Amino acid sequence: MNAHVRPVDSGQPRHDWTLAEVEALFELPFTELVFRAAQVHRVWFDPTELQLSQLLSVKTGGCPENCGYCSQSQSFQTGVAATRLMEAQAVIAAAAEAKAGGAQRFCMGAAWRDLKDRDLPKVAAMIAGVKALGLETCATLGMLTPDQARGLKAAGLDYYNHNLDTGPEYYDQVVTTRTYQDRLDTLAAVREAGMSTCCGGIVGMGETRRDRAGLLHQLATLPAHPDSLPVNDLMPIAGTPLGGSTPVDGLEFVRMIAVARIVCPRSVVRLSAGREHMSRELQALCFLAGANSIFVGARLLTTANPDKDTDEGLLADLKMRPMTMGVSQPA
Ligand code: SAM
Ligand code: DTB
Ligand code: SF4
Repeated sequence: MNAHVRPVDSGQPRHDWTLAEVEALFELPFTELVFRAAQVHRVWFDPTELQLSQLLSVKTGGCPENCGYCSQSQSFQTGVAATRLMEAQAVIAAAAEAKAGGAQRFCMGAAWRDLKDRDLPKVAAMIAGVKALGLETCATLGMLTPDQARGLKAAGLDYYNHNLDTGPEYYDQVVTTRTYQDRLDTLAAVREAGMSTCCGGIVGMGETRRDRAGLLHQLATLPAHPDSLPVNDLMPIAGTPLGGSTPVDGLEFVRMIAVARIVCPRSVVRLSAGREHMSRELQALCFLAGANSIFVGARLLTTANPDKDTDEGLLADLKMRPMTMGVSQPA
């Protein structure tokens, strides 16, 4: 056994993971890795339960950032039209539909570099209205100042999504208009405001396994592990620099989920974007390896997701059900 791999994972959260240890987990025999992840999963969660989130793009396109995977950057010709910020009532109506469809958390996404104070009242009205429906609230609006984070918390925001996207060494190949440190600073503002963090990344952007380990190493050594940890499989967008990337092999994707589960044992790990092009069997392997959240609803932000009937059929066949336990506590 590789010297960097401990023979047993206790399932207790650790914040002192080394990059070598994370890389060594990726190198385990597949069945051994998935078994260990499944064991850790059972320490903190009922493995038959899935947390269900639904997305809505409340402001689409025209973004000044140059994230090389994104359909919404104004730097690339992707055919996605820019829209204005939606009215709060329309957002709340969409959230009510999402709740009726079974969603537990409603996540509002805006194609912004950062939140502008002038937009805060309208965003706060959306958050308050969605929360009043009895849904958990999440938003992803770009970078935040500590004051803005406190304002969102006061409006009733439970979660803020802000991804590190990839490992620090590959990051410059993906985006150059904001730094890794900028992202860490926004995450710190979110934590300090008392909100739960949703933070993960994307695989399939041409990164190496070391870069994937680098992302998970960053997440596992944050002052608090993310409460939600989304692992997105790149949705390739024609016209973006990364639109032609070679897809990551399904087994490597499962390894990413399994290592995420082991290094952040209390995080709700989301099998996030990319299910539209995954088989039922691959998704089931991800759940076995510790994924316990999905996006529901036929649309993510600008791309497709499996529809309600497809997911209901999958959950029924797997005998899995919506998560009943409360929000996980930061580790
Ligand atoms: N503009 C805000 C920001 O970037 O902070 C919020 C929205 S942004 C679309 C949220 C996250 O979605 C990105 O950080 C990225 O991880 C993920 N994402 C965006 N486009 C994607 C794609 N084509 N495939 C997979 N994940 C994607
Ligand atoms: C996250 O990690 N994935 C979501 C959410 N956070 C905002 C976004 C996925 C977007 C997929 C591409 C699209 O639909 O445009
Ligand atoms: Fe803008 Fe977010 Fe897309 Fe980057 S990921 S281009 S910040 S919308």
